[in-house]
Amino acid sequence: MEEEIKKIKDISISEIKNCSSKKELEELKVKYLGKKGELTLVLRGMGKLSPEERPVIGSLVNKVRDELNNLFVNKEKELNKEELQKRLKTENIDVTEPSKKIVLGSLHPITQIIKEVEEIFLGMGYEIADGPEVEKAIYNFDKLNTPPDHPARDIQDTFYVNDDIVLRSQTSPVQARVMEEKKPPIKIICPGAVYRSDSVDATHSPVFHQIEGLVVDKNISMTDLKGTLEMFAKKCLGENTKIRFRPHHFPFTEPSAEADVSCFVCGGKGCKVCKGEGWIELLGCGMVHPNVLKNCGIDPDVYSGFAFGFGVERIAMAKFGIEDMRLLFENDVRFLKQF
Ligand code: 2NL
Repeated sequence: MEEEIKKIKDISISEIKNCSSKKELEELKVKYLGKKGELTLVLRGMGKLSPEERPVIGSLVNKVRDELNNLFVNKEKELNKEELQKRLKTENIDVTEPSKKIVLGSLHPITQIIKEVEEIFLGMGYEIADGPEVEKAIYNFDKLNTPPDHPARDIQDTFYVNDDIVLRSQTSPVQARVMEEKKPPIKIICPGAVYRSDSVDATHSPVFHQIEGLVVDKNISMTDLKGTLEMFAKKCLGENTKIRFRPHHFPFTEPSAEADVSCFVCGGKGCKVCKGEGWIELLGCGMVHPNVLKNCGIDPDVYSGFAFGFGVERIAMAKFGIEDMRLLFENDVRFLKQF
């Protein structure tokens, strides 16, 4: 029996030494040490031995098994090391290889215009203010000198949540809230979504975006308004842009005006974008009505102010040459990719 064990030991040791893969090594482990392995079978056959032989053979088998176990562990370490060396040699990382291209999106044209206008006014010392889109009718209308019987308050034109709450139809309620909270000087612009009960067509949408501006301080006059808007027009549409003012009416300003800019496509000669006029309507503006100042807790005998407002979609359409407003809301990537 001792002979047999020695033979198993010698053969297994040489097989382990010559083994060249982890799979093969695993198979050898089963072959010698597994449940039906050769050493295990020897132990099973010990019943036939005499009581004196049994402990001798038993301890020999255990010794050989420990020895083989050690060999298996060491061989596995060796194979792992070889494998790693091989991979380090073959799997070079080329750090100069260009990475996978990340597809970047772009800002929506409306967002682009809003950001551009914000930058211009931030540069003139303005702050950016925002407020609720679901707004109290008091802030959307009453404080802005728009009386209960004013046509703008008709349910035909404004979305009512209930008698007292509307989806804001302009961003002016934000300005009314700022006037109530802060003492002048106030210099703010308010960009944001506004809502009007319009049917969708090429130039109308029930949701659109507005940017309004407000300045309140001592001695603010119409010249400040005109100078500010001329500066804005040149920065936004080009240094050669001219601006002109026409009388108009808004309930929240007095006097009120509309401002046109010389066409930034043809320079004023007349083209498709300005419909042959040479001028494009840019915005509405005026001196803040004394009633509005009073309604918002500011003394109109001490302070005065100017305000203006325009629709972002209209500007984006003119600037980017977009002929149908619906394109700005459908968000088809093939369209948006162009800006
Ligand atoms: C337009 C005209 C305008 C204002 C908005 C305003 C706000 C306050 C007080 C006075 Cl808190 N005025 N905003 C003034 C004139 C015109 O917008 O056509 N928007 C699309």
